[in-house]
Amino acid sequence: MGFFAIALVLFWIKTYIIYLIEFDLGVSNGMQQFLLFLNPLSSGLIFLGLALFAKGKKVGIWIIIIEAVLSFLMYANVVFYRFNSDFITVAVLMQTENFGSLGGSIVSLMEWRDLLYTLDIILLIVLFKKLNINWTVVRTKARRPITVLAAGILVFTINLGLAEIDRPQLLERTFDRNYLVKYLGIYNFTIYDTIQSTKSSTQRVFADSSDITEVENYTKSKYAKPNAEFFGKGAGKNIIKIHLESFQSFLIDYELHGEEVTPFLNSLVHDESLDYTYFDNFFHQTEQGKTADAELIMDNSLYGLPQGSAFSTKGNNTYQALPAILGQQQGYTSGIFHGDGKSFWNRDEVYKSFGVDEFYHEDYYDMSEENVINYGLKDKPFFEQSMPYLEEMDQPFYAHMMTLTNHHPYLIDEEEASLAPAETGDGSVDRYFQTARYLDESLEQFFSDLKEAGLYEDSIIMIYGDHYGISDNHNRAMAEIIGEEITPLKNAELQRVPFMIRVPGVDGQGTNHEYSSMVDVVPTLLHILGIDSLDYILFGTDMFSEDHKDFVPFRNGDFITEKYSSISGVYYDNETKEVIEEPTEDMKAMKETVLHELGLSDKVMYGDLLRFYTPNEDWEPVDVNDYFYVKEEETE
Ligand code: GP9
Ligand code: MN
Repeated sequence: MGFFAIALVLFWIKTYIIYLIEFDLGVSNGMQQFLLFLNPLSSGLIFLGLALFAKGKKVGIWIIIIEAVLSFLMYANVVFYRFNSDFITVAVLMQTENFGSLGGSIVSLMEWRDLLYTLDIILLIVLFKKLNINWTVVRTKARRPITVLAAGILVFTINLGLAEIDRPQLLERTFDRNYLVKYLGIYNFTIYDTIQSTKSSTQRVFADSSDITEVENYTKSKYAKPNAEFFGKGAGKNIIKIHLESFQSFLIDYELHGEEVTPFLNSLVHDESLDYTYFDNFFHQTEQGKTADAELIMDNSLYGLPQGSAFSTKGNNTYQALPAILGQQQGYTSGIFHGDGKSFWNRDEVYKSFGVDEFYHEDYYDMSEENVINYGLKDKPFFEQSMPYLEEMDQPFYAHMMTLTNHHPYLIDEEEASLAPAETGDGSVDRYFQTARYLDESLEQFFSDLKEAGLYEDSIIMIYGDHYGISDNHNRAMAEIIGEEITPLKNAELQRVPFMIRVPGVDGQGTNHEYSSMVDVVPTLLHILGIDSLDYILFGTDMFSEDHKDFVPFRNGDFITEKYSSISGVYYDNETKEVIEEPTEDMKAMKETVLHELGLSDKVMYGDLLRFYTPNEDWEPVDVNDYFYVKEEETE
């Protein structure tokens, strides 16, 4: 037990020291600091504790072996991190021929001082050999190792509980590898990742090439023909797609304290000379993957998953995403701009599968304290600092600008808030208007920079809100804000997010009332560029088409149509807001269609079915090894 205790302490100290020296985990409060310190303990108790089941001297040998294996795993991550600033996942080990993007340069990433990381093992071997430890000859009673393992599990449970307080749904939603390591430790992360990827590959194994036929038949029968007024009008134009974080449509034209909250966005909606088309019945379809779901849906016209984030668990599926299609069909360069860590939502992996050429993340921006709030870079410095990168991109480009400041809990420095908070007494709701105003101002500034750089007039501009900002936990305050009770129907109606688009040379339509949603974006854009969407597996339809299908499925199986809605099994009349006691056969059939559609999308995602699909003879499957998102200077 003495030898075990020494090994445990050495393991604990070493792990913690490596966390501090080698990784940049973004510890931002006392709790996270504490958990980072605590998390090696449970792994140590559990793994080293296993050795106690052995007999006599063998306990010592097993302790040394286990310590060495854990150290090797840790060190592999250290080396991998030095190059990729990310942790090793099973997916990375499987999907690339060359150990991530490491190539033959592993040795160059190792340093002499790393030898210090073997000190604990050397010390244990010396102790084992030289000290005259009184090893018992009989096996220790099982009670002892079991107590140690139980202690390990207890510590782990406390650790996880505290982590969940700081970051709810940590395991369920799989946000970020950085988070998992920070909260639960590198060893628990590895176990978690192994379980996740085993689950994922089992689902994949049971699928075969015939499964895609049913999906293809469905999406092709849903296809809507392009509208001649738009078809091909934007071919070869730069595309600037702007993500408004947590932005709901009710903010458009909303007045607080007698002032418009988002005067700039409102002007795009109302000033006809600006030629925008604003879809006021556009809905988000995200679930637990939030932003990541929005990105997935809007670049693939597939649905996210019912639980967790597809970005994280299906990140290495085969995709035929917009960036790859545009690159292959019309020579576009794609870039995603986002002032947060690159591994959040597994972006640095999944973007490769989408064929995204450039990913401008945290490392590309000046993230000094005055520029950062809440999750990451403030929107104003974000747009400002993105401009030089945008100007450098090869044209035509497909640039996706992802804002962040208007994110729960809507923090803003007092001197940057140009609007007083609302007065419901619910802090998040009250501040939401201030951060939305800040976002609006940042957008105005971005537009004038685009104009100055000569990038505005001839670009397709697309603006969308990614998901709700105010969840139904805030119904009391929201009722006060909109002056209406938040019924289940009202809550569904509040899932509207803005979608606006301007295509150079095409007159804007003002406000278009078509019921539409995120899955519709890919086919709409493809047609604008003159690419027939029929070739691809897409669940949405062109929003400008005469044949556009105007039902909006939500991820949970609820749906909204122009006339009626189906929420938690209850049908409502959209106009009277009354419950429809006897739904018609058509309504029930619509529900079947919605569930069928979601189910087919799930089949594609779980079975990784696009690997069996070839859109057309020109199509080249995306090779993830072609992409690499580490800022160059750092690797030189
Ligand atoms: C994080 C940001 C926020 O990088 O995209 O994600 P969300 O919490 O909205 O999914
Ligand atoms: Mn979001």
